[in-house]
Amino acid sequence: MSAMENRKLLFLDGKFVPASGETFIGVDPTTGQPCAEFATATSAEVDRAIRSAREAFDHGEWGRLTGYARGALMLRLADLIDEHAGTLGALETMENGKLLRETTSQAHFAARLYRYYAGLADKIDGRVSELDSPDLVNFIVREPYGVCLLLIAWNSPMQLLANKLAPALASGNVAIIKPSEYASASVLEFARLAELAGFPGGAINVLTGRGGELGQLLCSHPEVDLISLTGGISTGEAVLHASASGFKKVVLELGGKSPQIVFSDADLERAVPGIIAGIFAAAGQTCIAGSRLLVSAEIYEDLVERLSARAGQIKIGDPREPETEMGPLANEAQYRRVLEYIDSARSAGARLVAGGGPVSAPDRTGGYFISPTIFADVTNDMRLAQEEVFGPVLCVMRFTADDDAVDMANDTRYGLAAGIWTENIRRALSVAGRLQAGTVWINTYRTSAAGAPFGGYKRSGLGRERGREGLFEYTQTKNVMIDIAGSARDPFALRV
Ligand code: TXE
Repeated sequence: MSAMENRKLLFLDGKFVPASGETFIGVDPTTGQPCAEFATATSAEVDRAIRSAREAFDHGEWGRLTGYARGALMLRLADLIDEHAGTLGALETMENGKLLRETTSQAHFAARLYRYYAGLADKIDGRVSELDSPDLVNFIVREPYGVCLLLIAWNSPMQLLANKLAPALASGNVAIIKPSEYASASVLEFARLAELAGFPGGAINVLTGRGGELGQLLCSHPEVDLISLTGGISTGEAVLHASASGFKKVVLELGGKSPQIVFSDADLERAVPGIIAGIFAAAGQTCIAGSRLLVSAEIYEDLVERLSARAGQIKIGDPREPETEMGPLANEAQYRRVLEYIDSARSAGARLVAGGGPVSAPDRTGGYFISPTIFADVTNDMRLAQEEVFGPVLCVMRFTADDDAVDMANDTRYGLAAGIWTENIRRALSVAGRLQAGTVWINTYRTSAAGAPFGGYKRSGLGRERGREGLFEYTQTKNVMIDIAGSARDPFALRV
């Protein structure tokens, strides 16, 4: 994939159309070289896509499909994703520099998510509720919102998209997808698979362009009913502002500064790989990165030594090579930001025990590579302990009492995930109950499952993805009440 790819197409009304507006260039972070050219959707194209989505929902073939039929289409799509997982993975790696084996397995996991929600598409049951009067029959149904705008980040496009699109389609919504300007290629390829699967026109649309302009235009469009974003906190705020005038339903999956707590009774043989994967997988560019490590004073120096030794062995290189363990940062802005955080931690007095700066991969010149970096003796008030770096930088802090560990873990504006390492089940469950986080992992980290709901406490987000909870975000309830009494009522008496 060294030649520059032409991807100047938009997918709307069930087909690819050549774009008429400006274009932008995607860069391969492994080389720093341009790799693909994309279209910027114009406001006329936005209107056209949203009109076609609206029509598909209100009067089109998609709106008339049963849950079973929607599920069948989604199963076909899942098979196609599995079949083309290698291509989807390669396109993602080309733009975000993640390991090919991870992007490919994420495509397979995306297929898994479409299958999970396909299975629920004909099981979105309502319920009958008994009211206080024998004359009243009452039932509750779950209905789709309509046009859903799905704003996708660059770090895991196929998987982030599946978190949103699969429950949206299963419950009967239609979607306008805007991938990140840093990773649009796999999402366009995905649209080709949706076309092959036979989704009716208008059900799935993909518009490429930049967040600040196209994203804002879409968020404030009056015909959008629901917005679901995976991105940064400031983008979450911008989306909420833009959506406010239309009172749109908003689901936000934002960042994190997730703590991992290691107690003195932890099995360090298992904890070390879990901690290393938690922060250095995907070069730390995941919302769930376990970037704050809280370690019991009793094992502190031992663990710091083990982690820095393992971090020093991580194989950095071309993400397409099977033996590589860590690739580059996804883009130049991200690369510069991470280096700035490393400088700030140094000036704040943290002790550098591994990495600490740019590195050239043995098989590469150019590219945005940073060595796996660990700072020990960090305090919770340092920038490094409070702000999301989104890079391969771990900060380590020491605690003595369990209560202090919980207080430090919760002392952050974020609340996406947390990890606990201990062999004591009572301690594990008691601490899990007190952590302010949407996901708590015990003796594991970064383990995903289609049925496990995922999302943030505090400023890490609104709503949940995956599991049944993820499906319910894309439905609203309607209560239907029927009076079966034979006689008329006093119109001025309150009926309860
Ligand atoms: O995300 P953005 P970026 C965090 C991480 C990272 C920072 C920025 O800290 O460094 O966010 O990353 C679209 N109105 N996360 O630049 O900018 C944008 O085009 C409407 C955490 O990728 O938030 C893209 O499609 N849309 C995160 C999507 O929103 C806008 C994963 C996300 O972009 C918009 C990635 C606007 N004003 C980064 N601005 C996670 N939770 O995993 C941008 N967009």
